[in-house]
Amino acid sequence: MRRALAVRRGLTARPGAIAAVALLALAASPPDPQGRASLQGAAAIRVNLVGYLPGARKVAVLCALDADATYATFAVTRAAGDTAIGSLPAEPAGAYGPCAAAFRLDFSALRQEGTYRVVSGGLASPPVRIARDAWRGAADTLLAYLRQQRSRFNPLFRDSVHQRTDGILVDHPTRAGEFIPVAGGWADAADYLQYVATSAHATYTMLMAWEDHPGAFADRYRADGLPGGNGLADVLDEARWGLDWLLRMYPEDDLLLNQLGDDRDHAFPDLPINDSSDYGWGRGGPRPVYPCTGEPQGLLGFRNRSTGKASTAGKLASAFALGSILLRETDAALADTLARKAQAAYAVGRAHPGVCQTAPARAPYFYEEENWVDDMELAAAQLHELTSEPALLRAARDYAAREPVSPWMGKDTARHYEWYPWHNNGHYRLWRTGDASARRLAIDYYRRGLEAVTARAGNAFGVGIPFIWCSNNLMVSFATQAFLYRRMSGDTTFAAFEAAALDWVFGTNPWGVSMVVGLPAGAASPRDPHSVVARRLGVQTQTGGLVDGPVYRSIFESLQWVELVEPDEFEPWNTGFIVYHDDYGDYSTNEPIMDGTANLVYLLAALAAG
Ligand SMILES: [Ca+2]
Ligand SMILES: [Ca+2]
Repeated sequence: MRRALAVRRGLTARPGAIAAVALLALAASPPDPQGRASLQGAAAIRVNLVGYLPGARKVAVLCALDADATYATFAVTRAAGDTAIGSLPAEPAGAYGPCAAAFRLDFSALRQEGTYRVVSGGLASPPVRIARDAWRGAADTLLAYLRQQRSRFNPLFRDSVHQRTDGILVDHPTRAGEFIPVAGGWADAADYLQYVATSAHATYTMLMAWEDHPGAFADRYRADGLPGGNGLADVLDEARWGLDWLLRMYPEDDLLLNQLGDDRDHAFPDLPINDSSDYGWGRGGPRPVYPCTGEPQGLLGFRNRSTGKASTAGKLASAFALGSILLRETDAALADTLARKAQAAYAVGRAHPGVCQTAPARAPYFYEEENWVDDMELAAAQLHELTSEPALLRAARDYAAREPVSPWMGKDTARHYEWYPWHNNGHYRLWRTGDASARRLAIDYYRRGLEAVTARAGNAFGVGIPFIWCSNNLMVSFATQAFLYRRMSGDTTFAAFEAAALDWVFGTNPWGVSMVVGLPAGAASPRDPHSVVARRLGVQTQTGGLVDGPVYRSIFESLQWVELVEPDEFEPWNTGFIVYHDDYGDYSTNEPIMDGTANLVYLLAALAAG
């Protein structure tokens, strides 16, 4: 993100960006999605636009801009106009964001499948779907975005991307200047940088989604991302694409590569197939590849605060170890390689504790990851599952005790990617592979984090995360942690908040918009994301991409170079302490993000299972 990277874009190349925006503004705008104009009223009923499982909690939120507005009751009507349930009491829930008065409309009692609307005081919601298969195919929809982010061969363009330019080793004491073949993987967001940290997390979560919910995924694409099945679930095709790149980025046991490209990427708003970035070897020339060095990094003025290698090594070891387990049946040779590389990467993390952050160049922005014990916990637990080595289980427990709760949980703010990944899959893996006492610990650790967030969630929408950049990732990770906790413990204490977070991402938010491009089809979702590909080739190219999401007004107003390029269709709803803009110019709230999208795959796969 993007956001930070987009800021770098602004810092390094604002004149070019303005020219690009002006040029792109000449392109025809996509048609107004249905219902967008009706969002301009003084009040609206917000619902989950994808739908609800029959047994799910179902709470719509009526958001009124007038503090004196009163809505005593509501009902749910069928398509024919007759009443399915109601009238029921509308629960006053105070003010939140732009909603000077908000009401919770709980229709959980309605369990019959069908399509409805929630109505109150002359207001009607968008169509509401209750269905056992409401989430069928949703996780696969996200994979479409991952495929079009691919580097080396890109199935959207049916062409090579950065195939011959990746990359030249930099910031290495003895081998700088050496070409190392590392083409592959995924572009991080609307820019084309690539990171092991985000790519390894994305790969791991997709593997975990298939491991736990294989029935959620279809086989409609080949390994190269082009249409046509290949006998392998498409989520495994995508995870293998990730693993292939991660192996390239770890070519030797003592050469741990971390990053491909840097913020000089942001100089020209090109399509990926003709990226003309100039890293000192000519426009469109080779891209630099950075190793983890264990020291602060940055070649052109700005430096990060790296202290070790374990944050990256742990993520690599985790993805390799789980990949080895899951792919053994279909590719034993690859599974052997992954097992060996997992052990080697874990050893690097043991030898070099600390974080390996991304490297800035001409702008002061980077992924400021400060925790690494979460990554080593997951690595140790996953390797224990692979090898049954008792010392690994002890190590996983020790790492877990050092950070029981992901530190953003319960806080108002955090630095960019300071606590990453946003939820710690290590506790879940410790629960899966550990003994009874380890299982109790893992459950307790998750519960403490969920309590910290829900203590802040006493509002109409039931959300308690901080609205820093990439708030949608925090929302998704909160819901995922709540799901994992519920599965591990059987305790449903946080189930309502889990549902509220999911609902927020898919439309039960002040703007009434799904935060995933094109999901569901035909409903309000980002149509003008911060993406050069979308501006030039149409928003449908970004289908399945999760955007950053709303941020605190204070963050948005402190940004430089943000300039909306169209009138704000959400202006009436951008009057509170958080804002969201469906606008190409807002890189802080509306940029699709690769790892955030992959992070959502697990949750949607779980929902597809019903
Ligand atoms: Ca496939
Ligand atoms: Ca970490």
